[in-house]
Amino acid sequence: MLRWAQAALSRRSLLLGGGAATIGATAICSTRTVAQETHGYHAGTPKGAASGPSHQSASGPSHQSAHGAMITVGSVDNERNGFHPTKMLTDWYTGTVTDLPDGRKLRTFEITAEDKEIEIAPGVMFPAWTYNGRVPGPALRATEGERLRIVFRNNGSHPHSMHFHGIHSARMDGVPGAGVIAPGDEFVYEFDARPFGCHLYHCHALPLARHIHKGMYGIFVIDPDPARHPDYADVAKSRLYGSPENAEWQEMAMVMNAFDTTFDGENEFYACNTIAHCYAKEPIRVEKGRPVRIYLVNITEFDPINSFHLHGNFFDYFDQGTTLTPTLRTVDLIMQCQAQRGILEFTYKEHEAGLYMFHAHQSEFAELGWMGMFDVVETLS
Ligand SMILES: [Cu+2]
Repeated sequence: MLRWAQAALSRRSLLLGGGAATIGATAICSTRTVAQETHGYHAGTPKGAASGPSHQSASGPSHQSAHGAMITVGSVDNERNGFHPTKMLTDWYTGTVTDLPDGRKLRTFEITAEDKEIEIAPGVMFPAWTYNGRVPGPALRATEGERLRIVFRNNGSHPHSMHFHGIHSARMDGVPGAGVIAPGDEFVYEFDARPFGCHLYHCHALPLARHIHKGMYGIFVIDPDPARHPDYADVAKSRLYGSPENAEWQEMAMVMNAFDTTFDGENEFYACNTIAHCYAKEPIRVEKGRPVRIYLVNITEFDPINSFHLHGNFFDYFDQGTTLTPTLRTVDLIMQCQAQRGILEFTYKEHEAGLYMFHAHQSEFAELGWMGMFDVVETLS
């Protein structure tokens, strides 16, 4: 306990200025006064005022008042990073589909590992190892029963692999001796897309903790094939990417991750989709009449668990996404260990428009970056 308290204190000291020279110019803003000056935040702004047509100004009031302005100051250069946290919510990589002689579909993904420095909080650079230049790696999406082929090239400086959570042979497991490849080499993983669900992939080269923590992970969703689930065909159709039923849903890919910027085995920053407080500063716009579905994965290294808590609402949960009926109903918090994942479904249909918070319910994680907002609006323009 004492050790934990000391560690937390030292991390805070770092963020609040003690280690500024080490990590860059950013600090977590600790007082409302500083937040007001920086964000132009006015304490008297009514909560509902931010939900109108202009959403650029929605970054302040609600989370400031609820969490005492513990939020990063400044902005991250998403263009330099080459990925944008808002776009990553819906930027599914579906690969290239061709027909096999037996009538099945072959879906091919191309993934390249590369070293890349990324900005994870304003002014804080992190020397990442990436899949396709982004952290998390591309959000892969396939359909149950397809043949999947993943062409993996390693342009990085270290041996890497792709280890998929799914059903496949030992040869395709992406562990040392079976698909960990040297810099400059290429490997083709091939297996069937099963079971349907919300899965993940990550590098399984050693040391494992370091390869994962450096950014080598991504979400891997297999949609159910409605023809194989006649009793729940409607549910399966709603999960099938590209179907009219699926288009009714507001789907998002969220990966809970963290970064040890000082390489001491403790995280300094936490996030959903890499950038600290990204969805607090740029709330996720949600249309209140349409249901929301989140594909949630926890890949946080160095901390045993992470969690997702939704404010002002409850959700149904599908553990690992491998069922078509919820495994938990009417909860407002879900806890996940590393590599645990699932699907959250909820709606704001009965709610008034406004900003609704979501965050890890480890308060420390929320304050160090893992907190965001849904901006619930009547209609998306
Ligand atoms: Cu690796």
